[in-house]
Amino acid sequence: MANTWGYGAMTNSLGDIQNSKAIIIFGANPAVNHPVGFQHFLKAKERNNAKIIVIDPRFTKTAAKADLYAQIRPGTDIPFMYGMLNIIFENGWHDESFIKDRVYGMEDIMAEAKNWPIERVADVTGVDADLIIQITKLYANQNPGTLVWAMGLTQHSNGSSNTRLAPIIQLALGNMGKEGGGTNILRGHDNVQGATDMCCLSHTLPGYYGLSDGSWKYFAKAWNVDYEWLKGRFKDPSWMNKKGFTLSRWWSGVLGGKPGEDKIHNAGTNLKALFVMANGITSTAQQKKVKEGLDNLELLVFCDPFVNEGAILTDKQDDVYILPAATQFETSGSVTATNRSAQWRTEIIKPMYESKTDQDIMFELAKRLGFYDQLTAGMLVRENKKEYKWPEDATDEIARTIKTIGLTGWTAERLKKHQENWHMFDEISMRGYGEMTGEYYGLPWPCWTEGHSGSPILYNIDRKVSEGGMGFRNRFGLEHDGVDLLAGKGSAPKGSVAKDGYPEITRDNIEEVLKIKLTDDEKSKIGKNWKVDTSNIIAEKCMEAGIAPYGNAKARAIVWTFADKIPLHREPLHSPRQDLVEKHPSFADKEDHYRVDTRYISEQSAQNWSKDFPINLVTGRLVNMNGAGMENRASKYLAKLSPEMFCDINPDLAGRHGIRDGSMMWIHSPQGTKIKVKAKYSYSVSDDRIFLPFHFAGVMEGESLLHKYPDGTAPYAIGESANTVTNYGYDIVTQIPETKGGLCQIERA
Ligand SMILES: Nc1nc2c(c(=O)[nH]1)N[C@H]1C(S)=C(S)[C@@H](COP(=O)(O)OP(=O)(O)OC[C@H]3O[C@@H](n4cnc5c(=O)[nH]c(N)nc54)[C@H](O)[C@@H]3O)O[C@H]1N2
Ligand SMILES: Nc1nc2c(c(=O)[nH]1)N[C@H]1C(S)=C(S)[C@@H](COP(=O)(O)OP(=O)(O)OC[C@H]3O[C@@H](n4cnc5c(=O)[nH]c(N)nc54)[C@H](O)[C@@H]3O)O[C@H]1N2
Ligand SMILES: [Mo]
Repeated sequence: MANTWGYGAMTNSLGDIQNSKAIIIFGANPAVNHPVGFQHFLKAKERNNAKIIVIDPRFTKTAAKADLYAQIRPGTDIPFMYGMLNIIFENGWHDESFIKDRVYGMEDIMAEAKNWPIERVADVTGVDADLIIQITKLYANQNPGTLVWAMGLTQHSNGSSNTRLAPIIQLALGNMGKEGGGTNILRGHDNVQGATDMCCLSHTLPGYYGLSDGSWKYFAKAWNVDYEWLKGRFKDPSWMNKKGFTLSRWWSGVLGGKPGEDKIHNAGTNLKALFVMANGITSTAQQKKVKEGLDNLELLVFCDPFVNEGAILTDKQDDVYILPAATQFETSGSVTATNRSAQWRTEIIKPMYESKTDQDIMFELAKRLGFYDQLTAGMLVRENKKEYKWPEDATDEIARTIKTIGLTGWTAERLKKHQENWHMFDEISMRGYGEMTGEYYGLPWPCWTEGHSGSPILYNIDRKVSEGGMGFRNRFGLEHDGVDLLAGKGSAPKGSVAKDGYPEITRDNIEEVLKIKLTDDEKSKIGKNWKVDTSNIIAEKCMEAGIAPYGNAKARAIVWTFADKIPLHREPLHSPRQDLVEKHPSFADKEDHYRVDTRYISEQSAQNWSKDFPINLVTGRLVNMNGAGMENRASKYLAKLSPEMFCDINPDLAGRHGIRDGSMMWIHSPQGTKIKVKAKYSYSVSDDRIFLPFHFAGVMEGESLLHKYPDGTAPYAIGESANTVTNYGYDIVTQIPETKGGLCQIERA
């Protein structure tokens, strides 16, 4: 099942933020969620006099460090950004030559920006017109500026439009591919970047290779298994190229077909078994549906170092297993950080008691299911081994196979050397010195060859390709609607044999673009194109010629295959502004969205939700807790910092409902669910919204589930899960739940 939460990697790095003169943060709270990384923001402020701008519906701890802060209405970042773009274009603050040479489709963005005059933006977003002008002026004129985002932009039904428009601001200002610029997306869990790169997703193969016959055949070879055997694992071959369910909707796979449930498309069957490895389950939106899904399974397995609270939530009595998984300290291997750098981890202690590492659990499972040999065959390819060595041979399998994001240079040997030499790298530029000269810390991908330096800043044409330079990827053809998609004159990376744009490199065009002649031997070994060239001759030759194997094209502001070709504002499915719902309705309902029909317009227009549920519901994080929270609530010390589930509420709003500070209140959702939590007066939220942390579980709609924890496993703190009341609503592309843009009603308990 897919991890649908994360969205995008950093183009630059945390250290590089120290080079910024302006930092604009949309929907991220790094002072709380990335407190170590946030030091770079503060250093930028101290050493570089950088200005920090925060756009967030709540006055957060990050906002407290900001020079300018805008308290935006949830789900209205697109109007805010178009408002900024309109001011930028009107004042000529955009970078005309950057746009001309390196961007496709900016005219359409300019046209849409005109629809967002400042008064209108102020009305829709709830932010004063003067403040928007001040923010834009400051950000556009303090170069370089970096744009930071996290979950405040993604967890919306139009989150993918948010995450498209944010980089467009950077393209308009010419802030891409620059030190101190770029889009710096603060990702979540340790190794969530690696998990996505390695395809804990249901719609791609590892390395973002698409679901196509060609890719499957490429991987069959890489994994050292028979393609026909792979095909035989599916009900019929057509299922090989279809997306699976996502983490956010697996329960629909169980419940599909029942009255009132969204229809599923799953080869005529429902899901019967669930195997959970490292997900808290109570972190998923719509907990009552999740519970129903769990209750209706035939088999339920958790692999977790803790008692996963999914096992507490369900009433299922039989065939529920909790396998004790070891922690990261009891295993080793590479993980990938938010800036695309790899880190080697060493086992600190052997797995304790009867616990097993995740890979051993998977291997044991594969043995019982009869495909252990195939699962491990890929690790035996190099040197025709008889036995593999974990994790080195797994790492080398990845390096051998994943060309798309350039993991060729990530050999176990190099990654270990980086770990042993942490102190030999500069914290800002990540450049190595001494023994590590010529490499960047963690070899940030793309790391095209075994001699490559790693690429600390994406799309930077001021460096040679062999030292991390590159243009934008040529991914969508050479032209669209008659317009050239390759980069313009003179915009090739430094030291390149080509001066302008060029296509991605293939067997057919390599000689022409690189101005070389291949030997017959090279010709016989080389793959069809750079993505499938396991000989890596294409990449090696490209480095010599200063050419990026993936081409040098324009970034595109228009995605012609998406529901909205350019990002457009659409009100959340449950919006407090019914007048704007009519002007900016949601998408048409989407059939077979990761195997489940997903409602947009039909849910939004089912009734005037704001009448009965007038208050915005914002959810997010606390510094002492992580994710579903079991790991932290099971710690006496961490649990003490927030011993009870609570709701941040503005005293004016509370007062109108007769709710006192510290008293209990009910929160009701449009789905008819409710939770009972403690009111905590706070001016961090305005009087039209409340904030809930989502780290609690163990109480459901007012009823304690404490008696359900196995003896001695109850955490020090339990509480209602915010996700019992987070609303129905899923991103149109990724299916991320709309956990930051819903509605609720409140009542004194
Ligand atoms: N202590 C701690 N640290 C963590 C985690 C944790 O659980 N605890 N989790 C990790 C993970 S998995 C992740 S993904 C990251 C997430 O890191 P963040 O994205 O920073 O986390 P959140 O607190 O969920 O959300 C950030 C902000 O988005 C704001 N927001 C909500 N709606 C909107 C909106 O419509 N527009 C805008 N502009 N802002 C909005 C919220 O008010 C909140 O302050 O943190 C990681 N770090
Ligand atoms: N309302 C609301 N809901 C949200 C969010 C929000 O902002 N608002 N944020 C969403 C986001 S961005 C995320 S990433 C999710 C996070 O939610 P989860 O992914 O559920 O987060 P964790 O609690 O970190 O879950 C990790 C589980 O793995 C276990 N674990 C730890 N180490 C290991 C290991 O080495 N092996 C194994 N097998 N298990 C291990 C832990 O004990 C825990 O049970 O929540 C999402 N849900
Ligand atoms: Mo996350």
